Amino acid sequence: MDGYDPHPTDATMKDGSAEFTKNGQIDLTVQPEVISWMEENEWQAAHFEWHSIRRCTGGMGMSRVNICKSAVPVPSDQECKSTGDGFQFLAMHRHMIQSLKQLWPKHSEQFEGFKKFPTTAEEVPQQWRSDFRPWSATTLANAKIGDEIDKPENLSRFPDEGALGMWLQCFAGQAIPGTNQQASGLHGDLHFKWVRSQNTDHGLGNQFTNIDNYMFWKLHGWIDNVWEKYRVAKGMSPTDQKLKDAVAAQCYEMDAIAQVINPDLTPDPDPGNPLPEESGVFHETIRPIFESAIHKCSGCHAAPSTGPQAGLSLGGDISSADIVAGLVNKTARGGGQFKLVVPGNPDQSWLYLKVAGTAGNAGCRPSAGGTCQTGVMPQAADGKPSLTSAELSALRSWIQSGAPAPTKK
Ligand SMILES: [Cu+2]
Repeated sequence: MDGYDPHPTDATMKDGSAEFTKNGQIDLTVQPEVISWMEENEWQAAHFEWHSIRRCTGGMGMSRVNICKSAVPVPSDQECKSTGDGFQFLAMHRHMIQSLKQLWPKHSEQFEGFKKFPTTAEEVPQQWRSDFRPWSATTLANAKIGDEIDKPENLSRFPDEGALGMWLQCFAGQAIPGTNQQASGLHGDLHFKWVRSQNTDHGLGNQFTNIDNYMFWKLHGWIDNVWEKYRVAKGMSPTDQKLKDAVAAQCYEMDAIAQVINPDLTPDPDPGNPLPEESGVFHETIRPIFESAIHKCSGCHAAPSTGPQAGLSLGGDISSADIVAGLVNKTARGGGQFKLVVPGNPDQSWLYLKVAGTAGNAGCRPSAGGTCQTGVMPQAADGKPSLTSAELSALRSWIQSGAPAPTKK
């Protein structure tokens, strides 16, 4: 409810966009730390499914998790069918923008929109300038309405925020219920303006990953700015309860969708329970190693905190039995085909490879749409393991001996 604390990488992350080159084409993404965080929290997929679940009744249902039949209720406001959908569209993207600004407050520029609709090459990052093509007269006229939304003649076009949201989001010409307006198509115009046809991995046209793209946040930030300008001009407060509730509702929905995509993200239902007394090699020898490493990396893998990194809890308010259960034969996020711990086989155990600093040579094959994150853990600037060789061999021999679960005292 109170949002996110700053991410540990806020102190060290670079400013601005990152270049991603493939097949001779440059695309721009947000910084890799942001992409990793979004991957760990299934944001790319959840964002995609958030849109999919609004296409359930339209027959456009493209989904990787059968979202229309999942436990998440299909919204009655379907995409571009009602002004309620227009409002949810605005609130959902604001939830993401707001969260990222909370996580990386020193780098909020990355999640800020164009100050005005870019009509000249000088208004887009230098990497895009040579490709700049003029917009159509219709797009320019609509963009002007957006930039000047606070003028009375523009304000009066939209009886409420939902109508404005539909106008911004939906295909040009789509009717906006309750008004004599038709949608502008600006959202699509902006999305398709900077598609790199030979370099779509993090591209604006790739629905599965487009939130990785630097221009995604520039364009959605512009939409958000237009919305905010409308609200101010209408005398609405930036902190009114209806707005807070709407943004929180989108946060919950996206979270629920993320848990359909990846059940490992489901939080401990009973975090307040006292921890059991335990014994065994893991509890007595291995866990303390993790606990001290966690302190060095400001709680990255501690439960419950703000959500452990990579959905992986190695310490904190969690029993040793639950830690081991979350490791043995469990998929390693960012680890391709690897499992976190394979009993009897430390060299096939992603957890061991990561802390030993040898994940890069292990032959990781990224899963569809994913990456192999082979850097040493805990993260170290010099790439060298921060666990001592005695600690590493203790972990190794625990896995070798079958990764036995702790016993209750
Ligand atoms: Cu979106």
